[in-house]
Amino acid sequence: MASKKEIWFATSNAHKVMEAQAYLKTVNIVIHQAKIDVKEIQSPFLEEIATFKAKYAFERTKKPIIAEDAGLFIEALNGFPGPYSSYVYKTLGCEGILKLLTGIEERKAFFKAVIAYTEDGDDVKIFVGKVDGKISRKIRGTMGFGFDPIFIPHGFSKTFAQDSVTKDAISHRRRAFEAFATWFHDQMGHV
Ligand code: ITT
Repeated sequence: MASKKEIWFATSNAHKVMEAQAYLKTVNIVIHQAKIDVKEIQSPFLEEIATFKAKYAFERTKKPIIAEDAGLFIEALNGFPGPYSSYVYKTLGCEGILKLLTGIEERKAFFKAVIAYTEDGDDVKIFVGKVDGKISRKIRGTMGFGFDPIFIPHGFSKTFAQDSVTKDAISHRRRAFEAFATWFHDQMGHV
């Protein structure tokens, strides 16, 4: 059996860590939360924000480290809240988003997660995951976090907050971590 590899996840969000752990343990990678209050820059690009977070976290931990930036992009709102999702969740919340979409039939949206990984604080590898879906009419479900109660993935009828099994299997985060794990094992010479 391949030996386990340890990495750190710089995030304040314990849900993100649990979701990453649920998948990574199946591919023999051990991930620990680095509870750093990661400084965030403002940028329209999740890639730029995640890269900044990873470098910042590496300076403080000197460990092989992942940072992630994620967001909900709503088509009828030209991609809002996107990179501002964290702030918009804290200010408007799920209810505020539903209000913004009152009377709007076109409810397409996607979640995107960008992982940035560095082992030396200089070279940063980026991995992206995306899941398409739509915004529900009502807040539904209590699992997960953030905008999960209003996001219904394409091909399903329940929100991510009603169906954590589906979220774990197809989420933007799962897909980004799958891409990371494939690359990680390749470069470690593991199978
Ligand atoms: P860290 O920056 O410390 O990792 P955070 O929760 O602030 O934690 P982000 O800056 O990446 O994370 O903010 C993304 C926001 O987008 C987050 O606060 C949620 O509101 C939303 N979001 C991202 N991924 C989500 C998911 O899987 N389910 C529901 N909402 C999500």
